[in-house]
Amino acid sequence: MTNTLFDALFGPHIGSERPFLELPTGDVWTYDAFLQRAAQIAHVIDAAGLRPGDRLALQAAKSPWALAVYAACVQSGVVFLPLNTAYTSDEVAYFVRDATPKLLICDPKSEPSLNPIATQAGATLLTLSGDGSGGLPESASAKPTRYETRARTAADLAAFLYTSGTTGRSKGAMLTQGNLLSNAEALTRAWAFDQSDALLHALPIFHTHGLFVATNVSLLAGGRMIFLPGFNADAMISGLARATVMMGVPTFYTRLLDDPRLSRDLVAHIRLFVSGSAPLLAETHRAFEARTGHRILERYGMTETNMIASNPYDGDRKPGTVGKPLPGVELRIAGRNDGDDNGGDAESGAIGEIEVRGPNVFIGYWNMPEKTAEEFSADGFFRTGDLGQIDEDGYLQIVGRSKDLIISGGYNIYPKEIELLLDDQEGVLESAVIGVPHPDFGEGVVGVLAPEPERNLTTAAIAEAIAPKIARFKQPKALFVVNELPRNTMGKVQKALLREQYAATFSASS
Ligand code: MLC
Ligand code: AMP
Repeated sequence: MTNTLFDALFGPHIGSERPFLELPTGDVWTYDAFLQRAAQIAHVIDAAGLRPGDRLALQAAKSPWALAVYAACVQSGVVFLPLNTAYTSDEVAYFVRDATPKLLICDPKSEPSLNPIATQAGATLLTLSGDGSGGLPESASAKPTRYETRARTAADLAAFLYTSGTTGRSKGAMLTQGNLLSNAEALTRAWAFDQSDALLHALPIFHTHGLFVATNVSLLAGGRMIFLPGFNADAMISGLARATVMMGVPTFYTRLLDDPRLSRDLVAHIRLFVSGSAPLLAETHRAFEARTGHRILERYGMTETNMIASNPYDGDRKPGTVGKPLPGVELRIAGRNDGDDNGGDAESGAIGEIEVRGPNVFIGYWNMPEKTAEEFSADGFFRTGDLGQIDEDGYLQIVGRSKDLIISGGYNIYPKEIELLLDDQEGVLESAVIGVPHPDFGEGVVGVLAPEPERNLTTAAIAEAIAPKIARFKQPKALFVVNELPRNTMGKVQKALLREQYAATFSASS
């Protein structure tokens, strides 16, 4: 049976005793050990009644087991839906209702709150904890260690990744096997990955960066990963001593720069540092080069499109730019005001919305045909909502966003989602949520509240009331009360003015 993605990423490693995952405990999972666990999980998936095309949702701590669930989904043709571990049960309930997974895997600690959600959706619930215990590993241990891979083509679905949006309602981006494989192939070549690579992996595995970029590239090249549960300065420093490549969000780089142990000697043997998911300040790029001698390679991507553009491996890596489109990816800057499908390119050097077409681009949002249609031009380019400009050497510079989005420590936060929740709180007339400079996360979330007439608002009480509803990283790190929100003559809240006014909110803590 052929299965496009499995045959390329996993199949060649069956039976291989080469190391795949090196853990902080010193334990090493070989490729074959990993694939045996994946096969056993695939049998559990079958036994739970899932068939190719059905969905499996996973909200579990980063671990080799959690990664093996991804491999098992690919092997059994099941659509993998990884969820941020910070999501509250209210948030998970939405994804379960929307994607209707037949199997939900969660941490044992979340079982009491997620059990009713699974039951209501008719899904089986299994547990998996970060140390590899739980109902899933227990069931898997009794299963055969080989599994007959299900047939799948490049056009078949591989994963749903949810991204929030300007309306506040999250959308499931449907990614095919071909989307993931084409990008993994382009990146492996562009960044010269091979079997000898050891990638320092401290990113979460529920997003594109840690899952499809870092992991798929390592798998395709047959390299190994130094697999950390998250960013921890000590573990990073010791991992750097053994790695050949590191990938991270800009916060990783600013935190490493704050650590006196980061030195030229420590990283002299490393061949590549990659940054993405959020803007890397040119200043960080320069400081990192001054300290280590390495020029960080910045690239640009999105959940819906995988990776779009990259600075060169060989050649000039320009700070403040994200390089050139990857091979096979078409990129254009739409002319101002030509959101209407004429496909026109902006004049050279002009600023406009970045639009993308290629085998890397997703096929649409789950159950949202109208939303999908809105985001594509008539000639099939996806509108990213990012504003860009191409310089005289053909390098893309991201100069802003037409979407109202905050990127904090590499996580996307849509203000609307938080505003809807704040507006619901007693005594709140309306709210505006903005992102302002934050020394650690790049942008930090600030909420500005206007009370109903004659009402006094206590920000601490509001913060407490929204806490169980949304993930901690989305919650405003500061709340302010004003008499009324500033509006322009059209009645629109002037967020730019608020961003200016609250710009220094987090600067004192730097
Ligand atoms: C944690 N917190 C955050 C946060 N991460 N707040 C805002 N933004 C974030 N990103 C909060 C916690 O809720 C907690 O709050 C406090 O900060 C400390 O938490 P922590 O768990 O100790 O933080 P830490 O583990 O150090 O995590 C920070 C981080 C992490 C930057 C390492 O957020 C991270 O790994 N980010 C990477 C995200 C990523 O992979 N993005 C890729 C998306 S894919 P309190 O109040 O309880 O103390 C994509 C496409 C592409 O964008 O191009 O790649
Ligand atoms: P997500 O939807 O989580 O995949 O986030 C995608 C968004 O992250 C993009 O639309 C950009 O706004 C942003 N992004 C990713 N990489 C970069 C980068 N290198 N520089 C600036 N923004 C980036």
